[in-house]
Amino acid sequence: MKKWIYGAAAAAVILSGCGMQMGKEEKIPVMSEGVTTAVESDLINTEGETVGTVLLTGGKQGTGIRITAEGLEPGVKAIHIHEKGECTPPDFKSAGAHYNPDQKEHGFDNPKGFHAGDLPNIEVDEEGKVDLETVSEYLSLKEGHPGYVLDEDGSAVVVHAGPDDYKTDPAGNSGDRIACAAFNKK
Ligand SMILES: [Cu+2]
Ligand SMILES: [Zn+2]
Repeated sequence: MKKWIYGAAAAAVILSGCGMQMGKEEKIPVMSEGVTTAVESDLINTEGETVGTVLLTGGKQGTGIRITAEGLEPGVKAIHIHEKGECTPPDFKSAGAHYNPDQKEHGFDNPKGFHAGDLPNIEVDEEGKVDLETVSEYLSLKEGHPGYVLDEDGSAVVVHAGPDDYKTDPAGNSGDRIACAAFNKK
């Protein structure tokens, strides 16, 4: 697994010593340091088929976002946390806009940016696979903390058809929504 980084926005160091014990049998593959909580959700495509998983982990450095999927179109693609935990295919408009609790504009390169839900682009390989993790210090799995993603209406991780240009408000000119994973409080 490679780390997935964009400048200072994801100044994460993914350390070795992977694995988080989640009870007797279950072992969740986690690369981030000091992980204390983890939530996983299926990633679905525009046909509503499961194409992978997204794992969110809460740790010392912030929230880890790991995407593991196959059967996607190869290339560089935008990925964001959107404001609602609702993934209704085929357009996933149900997920709403980018998660933006601080009323910023979109993009790491936007002087008025960026949204808490903005993330560095991912690259899907020639075989249509991706397995990447980044860490964001602007998101949290802890209730009451800034950037809490499991709020009242939940949140969704959305993958787009094209790359995020990191500056065009409100969504980085990243094209259609091609995959979505919903996260809601249990
Ligand atoms: Cu998005
Ligand atoms: Zn954004």
